[in-house]
Amino acid sequence: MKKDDCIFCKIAAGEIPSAKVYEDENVIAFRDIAPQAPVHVVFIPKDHVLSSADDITEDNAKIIADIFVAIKKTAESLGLENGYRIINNCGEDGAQSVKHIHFHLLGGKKLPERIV
Ligand code: DGP
Repeated sequence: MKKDDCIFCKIAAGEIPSAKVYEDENVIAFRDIAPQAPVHVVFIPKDHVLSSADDITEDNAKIIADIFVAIKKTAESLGLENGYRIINNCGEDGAQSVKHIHFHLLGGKKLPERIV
């Protein structure tokens, strides 16, 4: 399922180029266009099944597990053996800018202990 006005759907479809670092049947991951750490990768479901974490239910939650497995594999392949951070921005107050659920993988340096 693809939404025509969604930038991440266009990336998943290959209509907008991206630096892909991971792909499987349900998930793709690509380098963030505005990296906030030496490693900054965005993980999305290929299909626009959820707009935000607020849409997660018992019935559709498997894709979240798939994404976390993808994150773990990618962290390993990118050499983040010393740790990393996973972030999901949700909704207006969470400062979510792209309304296609996604998780940020950040690492490659010691990250700040606080975000505010
Ligand atoms: P968020 O603020 O959580 O919705 O994160 C959206 C992220 O997506 C933001 O860090 C920048 C990234 N992003 C937006 N547009 C593009 C794009 O066209 N290409 C890539 N690689 N990243 C993008």
